[in-house]
Amino acid sequence: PSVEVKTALVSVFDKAGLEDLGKFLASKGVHILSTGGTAAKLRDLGCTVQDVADYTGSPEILDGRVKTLHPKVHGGLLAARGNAGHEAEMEKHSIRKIDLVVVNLYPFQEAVAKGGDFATCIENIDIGGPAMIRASAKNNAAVTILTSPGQYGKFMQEVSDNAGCTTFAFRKNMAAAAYALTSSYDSAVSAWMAGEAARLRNFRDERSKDVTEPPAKKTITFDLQMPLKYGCNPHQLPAGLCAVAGGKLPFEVVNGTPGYINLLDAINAWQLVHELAQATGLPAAASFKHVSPAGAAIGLPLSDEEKIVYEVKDKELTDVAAAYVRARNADPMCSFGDFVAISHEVDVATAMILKIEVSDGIIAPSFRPEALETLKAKKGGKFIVLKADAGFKYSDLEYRMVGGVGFMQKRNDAIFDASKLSEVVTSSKTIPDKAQKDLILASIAIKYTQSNSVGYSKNGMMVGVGAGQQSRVDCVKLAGRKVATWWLRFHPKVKGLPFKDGVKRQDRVNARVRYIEGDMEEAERGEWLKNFDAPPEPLSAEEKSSFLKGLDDVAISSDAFFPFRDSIDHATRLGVKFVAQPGGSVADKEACAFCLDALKNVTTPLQVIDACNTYGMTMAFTQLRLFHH
Ligand code: 93A
Repeated sequence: PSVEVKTALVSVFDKAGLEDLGKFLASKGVHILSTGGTAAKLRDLGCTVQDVADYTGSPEILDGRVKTLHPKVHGGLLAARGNAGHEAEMEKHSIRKIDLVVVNLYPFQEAVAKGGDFATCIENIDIGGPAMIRASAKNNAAVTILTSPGQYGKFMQEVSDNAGCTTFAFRKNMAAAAYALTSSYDSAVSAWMAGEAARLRNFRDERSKDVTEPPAKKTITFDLQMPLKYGCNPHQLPAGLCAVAGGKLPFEVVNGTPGYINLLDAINAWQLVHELAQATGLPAAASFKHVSPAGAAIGLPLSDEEKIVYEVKDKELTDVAAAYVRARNADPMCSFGDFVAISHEVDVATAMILKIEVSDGIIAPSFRPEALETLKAKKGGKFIVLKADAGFKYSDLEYRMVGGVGFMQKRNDAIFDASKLSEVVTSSKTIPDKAQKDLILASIAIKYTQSNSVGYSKNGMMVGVGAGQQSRVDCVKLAGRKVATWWLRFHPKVKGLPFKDGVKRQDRVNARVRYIEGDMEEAERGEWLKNFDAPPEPLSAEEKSSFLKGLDDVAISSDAFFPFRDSIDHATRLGVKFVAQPGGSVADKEACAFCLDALKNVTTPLQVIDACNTYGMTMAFTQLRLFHH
């Protein structure tokens, strides 16, 4: 049945569209009840309104936490029209029938997205609003519920077309939208609250551990252990490496003179390979540049094709050597002049591989004597060799100074092992052993990558690392470009490039990358052609995209949650099948397929899990953020 709109209750956070709606209701002679801010706004716009507080006889209390939670409001929303008992009770308690409810909610998701503190987010959880929305939607036989300014136009049309009334069909549609809204709103609150609970648990766990140095009021002194030739840049002098007073360094210098950035690379890279070897039980290697890994890997054997593409087919490959070949070949262009870390003793095979690569130095727990001789002879005797202390006991606390301010934090001693992959949130649940190793590898690699970071891995090697981007999707794209370049190195046309004899190893690496990228100007192309016996036929966009379709079973790990589905949409183009990320974004959950009009004003599309399901990916929530700076 059609219901005439005689009384409306308007209580909105988002005041958009109120002017047109208020004037329309006034023109239809509708009695308007309203709450504090909304009432003030409607009066400003020239509408006559009655305050809810005046109607109920109860003032707004508790800083507005209780405004509309009153039997005279909820009775007016829930009373079944035509029910004699309800009608009598309404009469007895002077309850008005409320025919129209216009409510939109406190912007909880925005408060979370803006990084609001706990108290701010809590205050942004609307209680009275959802209560009215759910009550009105339940009683849609009589009540119309509008939850978004986007619905006002349709409502005014409806009432104009139906002589001041709304139809049952219209009210039901609005009720469906209303429940979609309250359900997505509560899921967002629940996801956030779960994150807060996990944070509290972690915090308690951390606090309950035996922290040797209490953070309160302590004088910390450092001993200069090693003067350095300069800091980040040649004009930054003096420079040096310190240890907390009484402590020692986690390595000793066996050869060469390490610089400031070499040491930052070495210390980060060493922790990475040490953890990776412990987590996988295999030798691990990393190739660092500017304090992020260009590549990292575990020592899985190489196929004949890999040996050809990585130009090591005539080399002896132990598992330690294989780990380094894989680490170096994620992105051999970036690895030019790298700092290497190896988790195990460096053997002759590994030293012979390193001998032919342009590299700055290495850190490892031990060296075979012949291997050490080979390494010491590199770079005219200047190749840096550091012997890591594999049993080093790290201090619980880390310190640094920036801009005259000292920072202290607990060391990131979180262990990333298979247990972190147990919370699988997608419909596809299986993570095979191989993929599990790849996810562990990628996660440990990004733990030591400058944030934001995302890493792709396959076959026990990183195949793309995206470091230091301000947006997550840029990490995914940057690393994804590296993945594509890595994979295209296996294209027959790239493998068959007719290099002249005498073209250097690194020049071949760079020339292949430019061939794959293919965007050369004439002048550059002229120079590039000098590498070849005959001009190579170009690699077309179609050839590249069809070859990329053969890439699959790629794993990806992210140092923080994906705030939108765009990263997943991009990753699928690079054959990603397995995903590890902390989870906890309001966008994690599946989107409600309908009522998007109501949703768009209050929430980001809830689609990350949904996107993974669409592409058949398996995603684990690790509950572990891994920012690194
Ligand atoms: O704090 S509440 O949860 N308690 C209530 O009783 C209540 N009633 C309406 N929030 C409540 N509202 C919300 O106030 C509405 O959902 C709307 O978002 C907002 C409108 O407040 P004002 O009219 O004062 O701007």
